[in-house]
Amino acid sequence: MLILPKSDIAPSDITPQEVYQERRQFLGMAGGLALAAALGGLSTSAAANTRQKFSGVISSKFGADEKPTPYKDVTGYNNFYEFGTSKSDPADFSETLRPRPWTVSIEGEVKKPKRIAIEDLYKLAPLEERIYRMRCVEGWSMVIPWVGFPLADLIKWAEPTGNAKYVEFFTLNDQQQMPGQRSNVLDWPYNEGLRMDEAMNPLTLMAVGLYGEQMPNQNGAPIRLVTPWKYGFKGIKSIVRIKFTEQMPVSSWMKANIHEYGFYSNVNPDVDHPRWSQATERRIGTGFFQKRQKTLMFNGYAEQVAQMYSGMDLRKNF
Ligand SMILES: Nc1nc2c(c(=O)[nH]1)N[C@H]1C(S)=C(S)[C@@H](COP(=O)(O)O)O[C@H]1N2
Ligand SMILES: [Mo]
Repeated sequence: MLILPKSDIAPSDITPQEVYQERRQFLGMAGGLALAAALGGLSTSAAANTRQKFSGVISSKFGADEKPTPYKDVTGYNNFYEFGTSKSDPADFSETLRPRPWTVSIEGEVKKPKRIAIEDLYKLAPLEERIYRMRCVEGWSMVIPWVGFPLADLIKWAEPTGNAKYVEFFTLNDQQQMPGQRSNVLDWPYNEGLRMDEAMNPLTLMAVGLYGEQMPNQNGAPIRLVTPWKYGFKGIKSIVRIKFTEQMPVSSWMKANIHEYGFYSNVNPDVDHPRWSQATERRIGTGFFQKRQKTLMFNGYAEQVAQMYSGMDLRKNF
């Protein structure tokens, strides 16, 4: 189901066409951001092509000791099927998304259903910068300096009942804003889920920006999930609904192909995807001659997350 550019499966490195394309995407993006800023009602003092910086973001102890992937790659090489299935589509076409006004509804197993506006989500907890390694199931990776706050803080505020064992997330469902939803490549709206302990883990982030700035549309404006020990598709973008459930959610990717995409989706170099190896990865933006590197168990975050899966067969629970 996942549409794979050949270069991501083959152990070959970045091609000249890709380098050229990424540059083209970056040039194309500035206008899109300006338009998004206008539509989104961001500060009117912002001149064309300026991006909105957060103030007072605190740096945190969570930071990969690796160099962040260049901004142009983080915002020009994306998966966001609501805008098309090629890597350049989200940067090229996501200006139709309007990240303001935006509210997230909280429902299911909670004391009282609520709605919260994005501006109030910003105030729920101090915004932190967290530099995380990100690994896509397709075999490429990036290092991204996110801005966000722990999902745990949102969950405490939401007051789930004792029956809540899972958290389910839903992306906006709107063909006007997300023209890719006219195709049936996935079951819309895109949904994902976490077990409650995974959701409460201190690594789990609700990201509202990157590189110190408000989230670009193509990366999931205005708010998305980030779970750096799981494959990238867990990181559901442009969230409008969060539902606490007793039953394990069935995600869009599980519905698309249950043999290839499980609920846990933990990065695991020892468990291959049915159609390709997961042992190595291609780090985006590190240059033409860069070799593929070894993928680490839980994407290198085993110390923080491995205990949640002790006693589980990770071949069965993939
Ligand atoms: N709603 C939605 N969320 C999504 C996707 C998507 O297609 N739609 N793609 C996922 C995949 S496969 C990856 S790798 C990450 C990519 O996030 P990035 O573009 O910010 O790097 O977003 C994830 N979240
Ligand atoms: Mo991905």
